[in-house]
Amino acid sequence: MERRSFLKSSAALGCAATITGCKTSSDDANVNPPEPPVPAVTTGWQACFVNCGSNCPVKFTVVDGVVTQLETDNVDIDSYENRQIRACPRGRSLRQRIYADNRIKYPMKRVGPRGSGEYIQISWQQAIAEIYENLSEIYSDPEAGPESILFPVSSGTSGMKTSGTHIWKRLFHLLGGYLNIHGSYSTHQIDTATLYTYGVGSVILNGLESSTQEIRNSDLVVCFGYNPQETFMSGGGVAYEWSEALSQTQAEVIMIDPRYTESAGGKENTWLPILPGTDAALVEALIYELIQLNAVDDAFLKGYVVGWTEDTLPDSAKGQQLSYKDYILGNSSDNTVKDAQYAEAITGISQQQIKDLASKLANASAPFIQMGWGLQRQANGENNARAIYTLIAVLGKFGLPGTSSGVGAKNHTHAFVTPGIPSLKNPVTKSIPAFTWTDAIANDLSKEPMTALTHDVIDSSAADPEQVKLDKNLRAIIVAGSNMPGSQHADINRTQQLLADPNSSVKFVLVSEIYMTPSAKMADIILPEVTQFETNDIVCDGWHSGDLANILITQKAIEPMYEAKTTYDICTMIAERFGKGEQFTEGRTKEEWLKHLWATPMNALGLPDYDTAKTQGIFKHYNGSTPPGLQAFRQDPIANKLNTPSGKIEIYSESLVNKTKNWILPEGEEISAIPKFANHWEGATEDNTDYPFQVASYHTKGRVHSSFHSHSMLRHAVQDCVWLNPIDARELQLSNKQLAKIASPRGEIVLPVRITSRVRPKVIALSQGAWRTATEVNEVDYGGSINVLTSTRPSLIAKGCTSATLRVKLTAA
Ligand SMILES: Nc1nc2c(c(=O)[nH]1)N[C@H]1C(S)=C(S)[C@@H](COP(=O)(O)OP(=O)(O)OC[C@H]3O[C@@H](n4cnc5c(=O)[nH]c(N)nc54)[C@H](O)[C@@H]3O)O[C@H]1N2
Ligand SMILES: Nc1nc2c(c(=O)[nH]1)N[C@H]1C(S)=C(S)[C@@H](COP(=O)(O)OP(=O)(O)OC[C@H]3O[C@@H](n4cnc5c(=O)[nH]c(N)nc54)[C@H](O)[C@@H]3O)O[C@H]1N2
Ligand code: SF4
Ligand SMILES: [Mo]
Repeated sequence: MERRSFLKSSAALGCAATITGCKTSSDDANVNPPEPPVPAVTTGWQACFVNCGSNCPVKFTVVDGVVTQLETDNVDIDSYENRQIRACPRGRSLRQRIYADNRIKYPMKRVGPRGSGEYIQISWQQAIAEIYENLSEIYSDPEAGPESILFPVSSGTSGMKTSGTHIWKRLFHLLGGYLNIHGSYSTHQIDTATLYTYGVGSVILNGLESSTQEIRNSDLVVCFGYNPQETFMSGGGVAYEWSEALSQTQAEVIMIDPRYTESAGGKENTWLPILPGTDAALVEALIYELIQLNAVDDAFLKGYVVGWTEDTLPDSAKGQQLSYKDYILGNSSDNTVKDAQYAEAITGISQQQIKDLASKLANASAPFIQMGWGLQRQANGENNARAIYTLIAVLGKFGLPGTSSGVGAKNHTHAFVTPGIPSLKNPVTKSIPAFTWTDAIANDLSKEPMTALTHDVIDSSAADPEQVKLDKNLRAIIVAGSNMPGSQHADINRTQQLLADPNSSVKFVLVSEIYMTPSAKMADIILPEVTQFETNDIVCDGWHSGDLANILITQKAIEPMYEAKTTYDICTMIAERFGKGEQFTEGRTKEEWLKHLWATPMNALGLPDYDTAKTQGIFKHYNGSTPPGLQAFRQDPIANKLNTPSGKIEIYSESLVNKTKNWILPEGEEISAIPKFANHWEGATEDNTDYPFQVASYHTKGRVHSSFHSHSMLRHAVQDCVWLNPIDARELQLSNKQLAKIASPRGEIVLPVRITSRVRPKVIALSQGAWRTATEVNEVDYGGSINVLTSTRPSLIAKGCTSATLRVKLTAA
C-alpha cells in the first residue's frame, strides 16, 4: 500500500472508531461490551535539528495524539550513492525531547536572584508587555541603545527555516538591531589560520576541501585531533564516508590525539597520544626531519609558498632570518634547532616516533592530512592549525589524488539549498569576537573600552579600523536557541557572578527555550517554545553532512503542548506590540512562508509542489566525487592563484603582521608571522604543580553540546565521567567509579572516575556539554560541567574560544 493511501485509510478508521464510541450507551455496554476504540494512527517525517553538522530525518508514528515511535530512514535500497541517512542514537531518542519533564510550560518571570531558578507563572500578555517595556527603555536610552543588546552564540536551532534564532534576529533587526559577534566557538582560530594561509576566512564550504572519499586514493592518512566517528555521526554523513573510505584503502592510518578516539577504533595503525596544545611543536620537528631526509623540494615550493625560504619572504621581512626554514634549523633569533629531541620534551611523543612519522611522510606518495578543531580551540590554536597547513605545504603533496589541504572533509553539498525566512539586515555594524561577550559586562567600558587593539572589535562602517571601540556595557542578553550563559560559555561561575550582581550592567535577560536549562535559570523572563514535532518546517542536509544532499518537509506530528508557541508566533506578537507586525510577517503566516520558501528548491531542482512533496518524504541527491582540494592551484598557480595577498600559500603572513602590529597583548605574549609553537598559559610546558593535569576536552557522542543532556537513555548509555590513565590512577589512589573532585583556578566539579588507557598519562579527558546542577556561585558542581573549570581568556590572534586549554588537579571527592 502506498503511504498516501495508508494515511487516508487510517484516518477513516480513526473516524469510524469515534462514531462507534459516541453511540455506545452505558446500558448497551452492559449487554454488549464496546469494542475497544481503534486508535487514530498517523505517520510522517520529522528531522533532528541540532548543531552536529547533520539534520537526520526521522519517521514518527502518532497514536491518538501521542508520538509513540520514531524510526530512522529505512527507505530505499541502501547504497553509497543513495544511502539511508540513519539517525544516531541521539536522534532516535527524540521522543524524550517532546515528553521531557523539564519542558517549559508557560511564560515565567524571575522572583529570586538571577541563577536561583525562582520563577512565577505569568500570562503571555504580561510577558510581551514586560519585554516591550524593557526593550523600549534600552533602545531609547542614549547611554544604551542597540549596541548594548547581545545574542550570544546560538547554535541549537541549526537547519530550521521558519523557527529558531534567525527568526528572533529578524525581529530585532526590525526593532533597531543589536551588537554583532564575529567568529564562532567552533572554528574561530582555524578560520583565522585559513584566512592568513589560504586567503579564505572560513573552514566550512571554502572550496579547498578534499572529500572524505579521497582517502581511497591515499597511502598514508595522518589525523591531528580528527574524530568524525563521534563528531559527525550521521549515518548519511562524514562518519559513514570515513568508515567506508577506510575499508577501501590500504593506507596506513595515524591518529594524533591525547585520547584514543572512536575514529581510531581499531582501524588505525598508530596512535600518537600528544599533549594538548603542542601540535605546532610536533610539526616543527617533523619538518626538521623531512629536511634531514632530503624530502623537501625548495625549488618546487618557490612557485607555491611564501615564507619557507628566505628568498620567498616579502620584502618587509627579508634579511632577518625570518623564514620558517631558518626558524626550524635554528638560524633565527631563538637559536634553537627544532629537532625531535626538542619536540619530545614539548609534545610527549618520543623522538623515535617523530622520526618514524617523518619518514612515513617522506615516503608517502599521497599523504592525506586532516585536522579536527579541538587543537585550535586552544590558547595557541591559530598556530596549531597554521602549522599543520605548513606541513602539507612543505611536503608539497597537495592538489594531488589522495591528498588534502587539511581544512577538513568536503562538508556540505548544498544541492538542495533552501533559504529560511530572511533575517534581514542588522542596522548595527559594530562587532565583537563571539567568545569575548562577558568582558562587555565585567569591565566599565565607558572608562576602559573594548577596542580594535585589545579585543579585535570591528566595525564595517569605520573609517579607521584601529580606532574602533565598544564603550557601552551590555544591557540586555537575548538567549534563543542557545545555552551559553549557564552551560556553553567558559567559566560559568564568572558569568553567574556578573549577571547576579545587583549592580550588573545587564538589566534584562530574555530566554526563549523548550527546556529549563541552566541558562534559563539566569533569565528574567522565560518563554516556552514548541519542539519541531509541534510545527511544520523544511530541512536540508546540515553544514557538515558529507556528499549526499537531502531535503524534506517536516510535518507537525502533534498540537503544541502546554502554552508553548512557535518562534514565529512569539516574534509576531512582540513585533505587533512594537507596531512592526506587518513588516515582520510581510503578510504571511508561517505556513505561507514555508510554501513561499519551497519555491526555491522546487524551481531549481524540479521537485513537486509543496503539498505533494509533503507527502513524499525525503528527496536525496548524490553529488559524486569532487577534485582534491587545491588541485587547480597546483596545476596552474598563476591562473588559479589563491585569495591571499601573494596568491600563494602563506606560511609567513605579512597581512597578519600588519593587522596586529599595534595590538595590545597580554604581557609576555607575541604574535608570530610564521606558525611557531609558543609556551602559553595552562599549557603543556607550564611548570604547574598546583594543577598538574592537562585536560583533553571533547565533544561526546552522548550529547550535542548541552542538547540531549537531559535524555536519561543517553545518560545511561554514555555516562559522564573523567578518563584517567591507570598510571595516574595508581599514583592518586583513585579506583574505577570512585567520585573524584576536579578543580581548576575557576571552580570545582565532581565526576566518577573511569580508568582507561585511552587517555595518555598526565592528561585527563572530559567531555563538554553536561548541565551544571550547582546553583550558587563557586558551589561544587555535581553535574560535571566542564565550563565550571574553563577560562574566558581568549586566544591570541582570533580572540576565540580556548575551552580546550585547561589545567586541573584531581583528588578523591
Ligand atoms: N568547554 C567547552 N565549551 C564549549 C565547547 C567545547 O568544546 N568545550 N564547544 C563550543 C561550541 S563548538 C559550540 S558550537 C557551543 C554550542 O553551544 P550552544 O549554541 O549553546 O548549543 P547547545 O548547548 O546545543 O544549546 C542549544 C539550545 O537551544 C535550544 N533549542 C533547541 N531548539 C530550539 C528552538 O526551536 N527554539 C529555541 N528557542 N531554543 C531551542 C536547546 O534546548 C538548547 O538549550 O558550545 C561551545 N562550548
Ligand atoms: N556528538 C557530537 N557531535 C558534534 C558536536 C557535539 O557536541 N556532539 N558538536 C558539533 C560542533 S558545533 C562542532 S564545532 C564539532 C566539534 O568538532 P571538534 O572540535 O573536532 O571536536 P572535539 O571533540 O572538540 O575535538 C576533536 C578531537 O581533538 C582532540 N584534541 C583536543 N585538543 C587537542 C590537541 O591539542 N591536539 C590534538 N592533536 N588533538 C586534540 C580531542 O581529544 C578530540 O578527540 O563537532 C560537531 N559534532
Ligand atoms: S547525527 Fe546529528 S542530526 Fe543525526 S540524529 Fe544524530 S544528533 Fe541528530
Ligand atoms: Mo561548534
